[in-house]
Amino acid sequence: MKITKIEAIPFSIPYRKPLRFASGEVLAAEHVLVRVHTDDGLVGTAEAPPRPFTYGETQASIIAVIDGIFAPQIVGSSPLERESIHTRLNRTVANPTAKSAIDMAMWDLIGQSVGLPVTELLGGHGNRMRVSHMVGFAEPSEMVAEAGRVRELYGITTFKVKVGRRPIDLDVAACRALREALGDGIELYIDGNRGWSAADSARALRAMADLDLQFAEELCPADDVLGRRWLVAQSSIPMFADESVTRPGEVTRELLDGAATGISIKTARTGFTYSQRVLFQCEGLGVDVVMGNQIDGQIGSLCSLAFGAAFELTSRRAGELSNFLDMTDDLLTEPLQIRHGSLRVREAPGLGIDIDEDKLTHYRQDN
Ligand code: MUC
Ligand code: MG
Repeated sequence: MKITKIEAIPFSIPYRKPLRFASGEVLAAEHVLVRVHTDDGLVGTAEAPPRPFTYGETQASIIAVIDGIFAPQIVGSSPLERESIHTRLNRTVANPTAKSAIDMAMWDLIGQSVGLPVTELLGGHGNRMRVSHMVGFAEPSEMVAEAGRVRELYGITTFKVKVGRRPIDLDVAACRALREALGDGIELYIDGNRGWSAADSARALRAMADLDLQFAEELCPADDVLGRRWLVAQSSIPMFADESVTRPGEVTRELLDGAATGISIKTARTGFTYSQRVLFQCEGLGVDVVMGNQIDGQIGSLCSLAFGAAFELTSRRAGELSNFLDMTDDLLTEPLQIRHGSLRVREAPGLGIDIDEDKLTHYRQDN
């Protein structure tokens, strides 16, 4: 099996409502569909979500790096040569979601070629994950209404609340309102997207000490090296790193620095190959993980689910797998269905991604 062609197709699907958070906002899913074709007629599929505020990538840069650098480096290789392919891709620094989409599409091909779901190839721990829903910036009453609706419709009982950048009192009020309205039966945690200083973070955590938060994510920038170490040392809840850990070396640095005590794993930025390395590193060190969301569509969510369900450690916490609910439509022939707060892995070989070609024609931006 040899790779014959890689397609990088821009598409745009509107959101029902914007998702706002401390480092940016998303109004439409302007992603890149990546298709890796082989000489035996198989097609591996994944999507790359450009997040300029997190990785510096744009839709145009993802297409340019795939078409101009990555495709010429790997066309003619077998998808099984993953290590050698990654050595070639890694000659170009950064570009995490472009590299990861290629990586996951290759795993999709490997699964299809041997007739097994990627989850089984990766680890085969289970076939489902509990879902955590991300609640973006809004007035506290709107955030409560959204969480209540999501619990009612999908049975989701874990919520990640976006905080940071706006007045601390407003964030504290939102978290308090969620706890009071939805009760002790829900799990709550917060994500600051680097929006506070270390001192603000400490103040906010003190103000929320009675809200039984599960953990806090990326409250202040990792570049505030001593501030973050100071914050983590005094926190009574786990402090997770997200955008500061885009590759295994950064995970090592954050953990050894005392700058984080948990790690968000996002397949959108470390694919399956490097997400495994991040996971095994955390497991070896006794560090907690969560499956994060790069504001993925259904294709990206299927990828996170395939990875998260494959291992015991990633299945412990609810995975952030519901951002696609904010989208007006998607590209799969068979949409993802969250039931009783969980998503089930597809049983088809590979990732089970079947693209609706009419929808792709409608939403693609290059025709
Ligand atoms: C998250 O967990 O931070 C927002 C910015 C980003 O990089 O990912 C999203 C969600
Ligand atoms: Mg985050």
